[in-house]
Amino acid sequence: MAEFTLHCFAQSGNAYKAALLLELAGADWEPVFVDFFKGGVRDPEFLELNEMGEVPVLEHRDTRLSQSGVILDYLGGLVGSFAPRSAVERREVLRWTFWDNHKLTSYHATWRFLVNFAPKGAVSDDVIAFLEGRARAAMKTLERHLKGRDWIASDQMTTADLSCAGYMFYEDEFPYDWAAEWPSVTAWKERIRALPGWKHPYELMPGHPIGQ
Ligand SMILES: N[C@@H](CCC(=O)N[C@@H](CS)C(=O)NCC(=O)O)C(=O)O
Repeated sequence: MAEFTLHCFAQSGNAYKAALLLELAGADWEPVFVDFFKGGVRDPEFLELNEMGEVPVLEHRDTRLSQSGVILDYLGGLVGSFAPRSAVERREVLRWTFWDNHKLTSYHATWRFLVNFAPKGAVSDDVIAFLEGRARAAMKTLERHLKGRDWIASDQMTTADLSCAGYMFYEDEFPYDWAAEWPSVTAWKERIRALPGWKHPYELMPGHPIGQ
């Protein structure tokens, strides 16, 4: 059995944040597939694992954690070199991680789900347009912040970068012209993509394509 177990599925950008950290750090980890599209997060067995009914869940020895931000904080202190190096840096990492969870990831994940995976007509076009507006507003913030800097919370890569990058590599599933609309975000993504061990979420976690 591997040292770290990550309950995840390929389409989960929240799980990708943790999976990518583990992979970049060269950690001994294994994914456990959660069949999200068949209601796997609502199975009583899964709710025993995480009462919040959400992926990702990390298991490491006697520790079991959910919430990608908490998992990144835990792993950052254990493996790899993505942990903040001072109290000031830690607050900056937390600031961007909370912002990511609330603004960047939540609107992108919901918008992407409705456009790519939910049955057509599941919600009105107005809802989708609202989510697109919120996602684009978050991208404007990230683009402004990354202009003229390499990493989000420090002069080196931290878990804040991993958090904000969670959904950014599912490029074809968003109607962005990435390089034209978000040049600084695109350059930052290329820095992450160039790291030794980087993998696309569909390569790193099980369950792509859906149903196979
Ligand atoms: N804030 C949570 C969000 C986790 C989340 O929404 N996970 C999705 C998959 S990407 C999920 O399992 N959703 C189940 C549901 O909302 O019913 C985190 O960062 O881990």
